[in-house]
Amino acid sequence: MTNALEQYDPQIYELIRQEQARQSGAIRLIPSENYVSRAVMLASGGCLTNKYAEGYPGRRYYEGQQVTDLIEKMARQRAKKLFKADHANVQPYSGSVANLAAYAALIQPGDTIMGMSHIDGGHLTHGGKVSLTSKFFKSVSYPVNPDTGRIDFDHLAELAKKHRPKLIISGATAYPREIDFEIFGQIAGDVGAYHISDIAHIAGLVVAGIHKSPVPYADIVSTTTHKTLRGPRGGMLLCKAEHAAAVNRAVFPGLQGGPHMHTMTAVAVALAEADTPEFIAYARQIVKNAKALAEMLLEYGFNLMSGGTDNHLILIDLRNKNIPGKKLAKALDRARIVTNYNSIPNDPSPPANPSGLRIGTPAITTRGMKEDQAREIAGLINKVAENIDNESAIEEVGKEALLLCSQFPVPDHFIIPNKSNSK
Ligand code: DSN
Repeated sequence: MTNALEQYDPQIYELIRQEQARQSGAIRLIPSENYVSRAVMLASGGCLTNKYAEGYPGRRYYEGQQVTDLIEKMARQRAKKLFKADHANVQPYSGSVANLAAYAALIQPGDTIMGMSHIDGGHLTHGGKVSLTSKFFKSVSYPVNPDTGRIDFDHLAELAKKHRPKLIISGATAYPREIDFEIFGQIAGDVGAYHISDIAHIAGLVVAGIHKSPVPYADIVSTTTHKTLRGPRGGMLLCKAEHAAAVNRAVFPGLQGGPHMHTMTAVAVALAEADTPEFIAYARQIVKNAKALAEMLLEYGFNLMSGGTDNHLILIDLRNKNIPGKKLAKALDRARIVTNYNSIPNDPSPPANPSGLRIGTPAITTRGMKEDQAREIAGLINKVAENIDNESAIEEVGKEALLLCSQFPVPDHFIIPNKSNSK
């Protein structure tokens, strides 16, 4: 496949090669990114990209569905087994669309939704001010406790009683602690609200049994497929049988046209990969690595939101270091350590230049790095922070990062073949 691309479009081939080299030669710490297996990559780049399949298995609006029906049924079956859910919809193009479909399945435009405030770690689609979810619905946000950095369930219950939302969203995009989905379910039940849980970040930890699953406590569970779950870029909905028809209608024809069958095929592969003891060991290591990284960062005097982590991500409050998040993220990128600048709860600075840095361990763990390497990476981050205006020191860190990458190459079966590494 890559040979054909090289011959037909050498410019794009070269750019893909450069991106592959960048991904191999950098310590990738963005917590929502990972490396997919060669099997997932091949499935997502295969002939299923040629097929329209509007509708659902057995009820399509186009012919030629002999194979697509089998693939979608298989993907749904694997998702249901893995997450122990009554129903799975594997068509959402992304987590954002999956969230919108989940809301549309249960409530009406103008109804009130309640999700974690974006600045405190909630996702934009949980009712963030600049998201259309706060235009289509009335949005009430719950903060994290400013002292602990954790969800304050008493406050959440008070807000729910006051605003009587139709729907409460649990889950987050920049929250380093385990979330008690059972309490969310109780608070939602007490005010007659639906409970939607967005586990986009922690889906891999949930299937590995490291974090408790929200499936028993939520009406609908929404997830992406590409973060800790290590599949292709996509979304997925899981729900109780009673909501299955509404969920399906909301995804198609409510929000989407034809599903991206090549992505769905690759999701099916990733779900099989996740249903293995190797994946459970991988997910456990993600958390061990994040904890080791967090502990070392604390020793270097970094302030961490909530004081540490229970999952794959760490949110650093950089105010005591007097370095804006963006400045540090850019310096780290020059040193081959890829992160993202991020708001912190009660951030005095705007989202475009916030006070925090968000990092995580799914991708380095796929490379086989363990706690020792996580601690070493904390040292590299500290060196960059201490030498933030010293380009030659930053360059030196880049060399150390490259050495670490060469010691922990992306596993061979995780790389698409190209001229230099094809077998
Ligand atoms: N953009 C994703 C993340 O990085 O967390 C959430 O959708």
